[in-house]
Amino acid sequence: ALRNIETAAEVRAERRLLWPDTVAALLTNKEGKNREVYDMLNRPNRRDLLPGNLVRKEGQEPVEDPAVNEAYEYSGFTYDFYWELFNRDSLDDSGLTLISSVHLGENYNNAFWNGSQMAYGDGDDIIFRRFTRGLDVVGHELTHGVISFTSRLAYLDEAGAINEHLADVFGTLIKQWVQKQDVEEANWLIGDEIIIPAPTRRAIRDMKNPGTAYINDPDLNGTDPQPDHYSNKYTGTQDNGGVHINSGIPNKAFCEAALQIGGFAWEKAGRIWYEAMLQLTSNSNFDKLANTTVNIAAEMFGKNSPEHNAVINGWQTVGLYE
Ligand code: ASN
Ligand code: ZN
Repeated sequence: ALRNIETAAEVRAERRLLWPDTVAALLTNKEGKNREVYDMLNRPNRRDLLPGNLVRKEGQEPVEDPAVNEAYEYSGFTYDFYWELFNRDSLDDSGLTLISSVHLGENYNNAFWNGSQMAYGDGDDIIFRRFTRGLDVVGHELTHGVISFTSRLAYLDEAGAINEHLADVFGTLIKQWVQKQDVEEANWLIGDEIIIPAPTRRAIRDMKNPGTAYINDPDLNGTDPQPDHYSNKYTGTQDNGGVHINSGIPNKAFCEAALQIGGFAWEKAGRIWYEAMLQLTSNSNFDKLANTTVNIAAEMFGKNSPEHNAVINGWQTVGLYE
């Protein structure tokens, strides 16, 4: 059965042995949001050195360092997004503390979820600026955390590309939600606020037109070379079987569906994809994602509804639905 606000509340009430009349209070309190930001002080990028020194925790005022404040604010927006739209209480749906470490390594051009926390580099100031600057980047990395508590998609081949795809979908939706952008206003770029623009690059990825975030640059320089159709899927072994490459295929399908539905992407397309993120399993492939989202759309909005047809059309555009 599909989750809606009422059934989620019932599930939550049952799990916590609460009576339904106490659930309303539970659904409106924000006590579940709990953030900690640590400073790695540019020490080496070593897992055993994480998280570093605690510099700001929940309820504390902003500090001088913008990277600390961005990690705090943007992980807060991410919490609010999952809570307010899906009644999800943090990454694990049980109030898990959102831990971020900033200033990881020296000139480090990446950010990641390490299985229990976020870590952000400062960038080299040639290709990338500090990674906390991008709300979509923070939302992307934290969504890897949500996936680790839900579908647990393997980080390899098509399952890995779906893992990357869902991180991009919710990364951009969090940004669109905070900025109140509809599908036409959104730019559908990932990482445009952290990449330093050049004639050859304008973002890390472009969900609407995969493969166009870089322009005639054989070195790529921080951008991902993405196909926009299943017939051009990368089948080599780099990048864990192309997890950041082949995510362009479902990214395009999602974007097409959201554009055809119109309005705010998080309201309908986002709900369908959130439910899919819960239903998929560690070895789901693109076919499975396509069928799952089409079935959810039919169940949520009705068979042959505009939403159902838009999701079908999205997958047809990339060659993954008859
Ligand atoms: N920033 C990258 C990502 O989240 C790190 C990685 O390759 N896992 O996809
Ligand atoms: Zn990722």
